[in-house]
Amino acid sequence: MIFLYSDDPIVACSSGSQANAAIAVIRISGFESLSSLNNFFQLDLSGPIEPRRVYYTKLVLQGHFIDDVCLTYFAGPRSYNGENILELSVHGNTLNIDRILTLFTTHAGCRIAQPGEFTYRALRNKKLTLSQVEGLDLFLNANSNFALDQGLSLLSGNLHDVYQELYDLFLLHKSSLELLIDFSEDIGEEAARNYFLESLSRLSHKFVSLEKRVLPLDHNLICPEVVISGLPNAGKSSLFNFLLSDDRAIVSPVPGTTRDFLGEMIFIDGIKFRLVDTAGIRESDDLIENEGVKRSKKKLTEGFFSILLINPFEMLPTFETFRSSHFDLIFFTHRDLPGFDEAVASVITSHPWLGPTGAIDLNFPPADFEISINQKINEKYLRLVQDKPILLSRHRELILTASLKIKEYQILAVSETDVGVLSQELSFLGHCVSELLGIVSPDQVLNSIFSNFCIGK
Ligand SMILES: Nc1nc2c(ncn2[C@@H]2O[C@H](COP(=O)(O)OP(=O)(O)OP(=O)(O)O)[C@@H](O)[C@H]2O)c(=O)[nH]1
Ligand SMILES: [Mg+2]
Repeated sequence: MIFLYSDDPIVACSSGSQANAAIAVIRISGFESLSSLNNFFQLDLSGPIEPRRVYYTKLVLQGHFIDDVCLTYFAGPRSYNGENILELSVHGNTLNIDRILTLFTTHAGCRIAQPGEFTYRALRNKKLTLSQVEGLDLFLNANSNFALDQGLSLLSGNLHDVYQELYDLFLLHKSSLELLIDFSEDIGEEAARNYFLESLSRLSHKFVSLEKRVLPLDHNLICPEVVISGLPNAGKSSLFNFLLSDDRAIVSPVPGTTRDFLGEMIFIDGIKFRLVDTAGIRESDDLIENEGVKRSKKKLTEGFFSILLINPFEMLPTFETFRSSHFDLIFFTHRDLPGFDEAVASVITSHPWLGPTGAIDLNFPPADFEISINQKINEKYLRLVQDKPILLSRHRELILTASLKIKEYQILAVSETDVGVLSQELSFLGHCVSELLGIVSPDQVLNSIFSNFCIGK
């Protein structure tokens, strides 16, 4: 478990320390009292320092001036993570940031925070729930306004409230089962059974409405990928470069030029997509090319939007690989070459599963080609998010597992007379709901959530 750390004071640059900037924010969390940091500031920190007020002062070390800083104190427990926190706005030269961090680790008993450790302490001190932490993660890594909004909604506790309602309904149903087991003689078998069935119906309705927000397709809409696939020499890298408006990938007439997939971010109407060029799929004796082909096949299943390119003059038996995949767009390339129409007709005849296709000369694509592709990508994304799907895969998996379980349980509830069996089934369901709410959070869940966080958050 990565978070079994001591409670040492931690320090980190919270504003990103990879590039020079005007200002950087350094945070120190978990120190006993402000006076323990008094030696490092011209301002007397043992005097009354008002929390949440900004003070301008000088950072000093053994009498040497280090930097002009603005200092804000957040007294625990009324702070982001419940601990005493000091926030310093310093000059954002990366060397300066390093020097200040070293000052606090060498002279003030702090250590550099692990990624997400400030937030982990907020979770531990019950300042944030698990779904709020996940919301924060989503918010910080969002690639679209929709993902930003969902992150914010999780962070402000909205989705947590929905899960809480689900949990309350679960508890209500659990108590109705206990009533059925222990008190049906007191209140009457029929009344107890009716109460049991009615509470189950309310619980399953809630699940149905949540299940609708879980996409049936396993697309990653947090970092949506647009994947370009095809055989070698289909023109994948040519299209990739064209859509990026950059000669990012090597284009050559040698089949097998792209050996591994390449990904670059593109913006379409304010949404960030990852455009992926893949290696052409073919049989090869080359170990490295085979690995590239394996990765291309995996990318085929991961893309939220898939484009298949076909050079009708260079078909291979491995083309059948694409048969089982869904493509949003299919283009025949090399439209400019003589014999194109006949070659296309022959491919379509031997592969009738292809469906609608287009044709393009990638050496001289028409001016509106990029706009029309971007429009299709954007339309699909907006269509998928219009019903406000739940983006986080952990939540989606739990909701799907629990929904399946409740359907099985409903069948048992009307046929099974052994209430012990019902009770056992219900406890599994309870576990899923508790995990959704973050009441139970196994170590691996915490690890996977916090491994996404950046240092300083
Ligand atoms: N005439 C013509 N040439 C094209 C067209 N599209 C691509 N090419 C050429 O075909 C060759 C292969 O193009 P690439 O974009 O490298 O093909 P690829 O699919 O990335 O190939 P691999 O990386 O080997 O899998 C290059 O010489 C391109 O200039 C087209 O529409 N017409
Ligand atoms: Mg290529």
